[in-house]
Amino acid sequence: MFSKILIANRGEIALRILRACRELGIKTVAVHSTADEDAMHVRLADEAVCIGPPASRDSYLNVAAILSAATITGAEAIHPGYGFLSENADFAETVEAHGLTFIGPTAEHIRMMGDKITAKTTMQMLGVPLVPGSDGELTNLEEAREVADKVGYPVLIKAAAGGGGRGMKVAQTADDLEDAWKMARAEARAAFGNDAVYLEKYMDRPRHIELQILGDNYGNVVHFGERDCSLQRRHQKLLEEAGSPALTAEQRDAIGQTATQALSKMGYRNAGTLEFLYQDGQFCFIEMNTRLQVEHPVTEMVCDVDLVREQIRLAAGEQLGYTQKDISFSGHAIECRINAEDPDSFTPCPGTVAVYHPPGGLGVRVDSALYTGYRVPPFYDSMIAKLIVHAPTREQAIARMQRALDEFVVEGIKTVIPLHRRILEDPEFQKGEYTIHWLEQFTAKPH
Ligand code: MV4
Repeated sequence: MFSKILIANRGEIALRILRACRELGIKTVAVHSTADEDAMHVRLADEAVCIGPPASRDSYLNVAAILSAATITGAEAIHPGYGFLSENADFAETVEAHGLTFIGPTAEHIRMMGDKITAKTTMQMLGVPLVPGSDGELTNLEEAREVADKVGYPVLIKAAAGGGGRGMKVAQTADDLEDAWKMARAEARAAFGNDAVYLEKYMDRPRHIELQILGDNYGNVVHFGERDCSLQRRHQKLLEEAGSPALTAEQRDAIGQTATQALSKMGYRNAGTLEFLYQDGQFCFIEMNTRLQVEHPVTEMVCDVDLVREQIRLAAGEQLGYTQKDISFSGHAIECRINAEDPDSFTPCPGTVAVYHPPGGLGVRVDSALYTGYRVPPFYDSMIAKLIVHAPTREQAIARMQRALDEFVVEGIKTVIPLHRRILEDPEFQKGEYTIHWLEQFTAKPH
């Protein structure tokens, strides 16, 4: 096992990783920008190294500074968290080249899944169902026309280097195809320096369901069920649940078995998430994330597993030590992301937290690096806390979340807590009847 880990992140996830390290008896090194000198992860770490000015590019994305910090402190491994360098294959490679361990998959697998075309082709080969569309990259408009005619309109042109909704254009009819083609390619070239695109049939009312998996270095792969992440706005998730209100245990077992077999054949290591669009009882793979995700706590609650501890153990070369039949699902979990934003306009609202009083009690978990008097800096993501509840049934989880939101006090800055309250009392949400479009429509309605 490692004796010291550098945490290449900030905020609640840096604290989450720090807590897992403490419980494993591993020393921690925090890195931080000058804007984060008073951050909780800096205060609680065994050692802290300032790696640059506030802008992420100069600090949390500064590979040379992070590697220097690891070297001078004698850290043996680096946990990247999510965002920042977590899905940067070159970073993973550089970390390993310096004789350190990157806590995550191999650079090769990160690179493979970073290219959405390679990701799809690989998954198809391994028997994972896909959205109907082009067989890999499209090199000209005529090819795109042929595929679109075959799968039927509307269709989407997507950038190979995209993901998270960037570089994606819809063509409602054949008349729109040329414009969508040109715009997607131009946008992809400008945003990613790579104009490779592919085509998919547009699914009009899917849910976004993702599957959590873990693999060790010896070909053992297990899954921890699904998260329903359909409630998002402008590709920013707001509320997630485990399990999905739309799935049965049999459907979970079936897609889980397909996914674990595929990833085992790949030799996939550490944590990963397969993203699916789910509509009319069909799973269609769209992308894979090769990192720990923001919403991992809902999975931890229903599976009673510490995913960060597992990531560290697996990166240290330990075996999983259990099989799929040892993993069971208990109750229901919901996560509300608490962002420092106006709950109606979503304008970020950095500033000083005058009062912070997190909720507690049975089945309530708060992942946050906030404290009374903390100044939320304007330079980073606006998510300041995650409120997670666990209860025997979805109905009880909703009641528990409503109770916890009522207890939650954050004064001095605006947060999206009032929006979460409105969502939780909505009859459609309560019935679990929603798609990826539900939240956009909900937030556009007057109230
Ligand atoms: C789609 C789709 C409908 N049909 N692909 C958006 C982000 C990227 N990860 C994939 N996305 C979508 N791909 C097909 N063939 C609709 C979306 C989509 C979406 C997906 C997941 C969660 C929220 C979304 C919001 C808008 C569009």
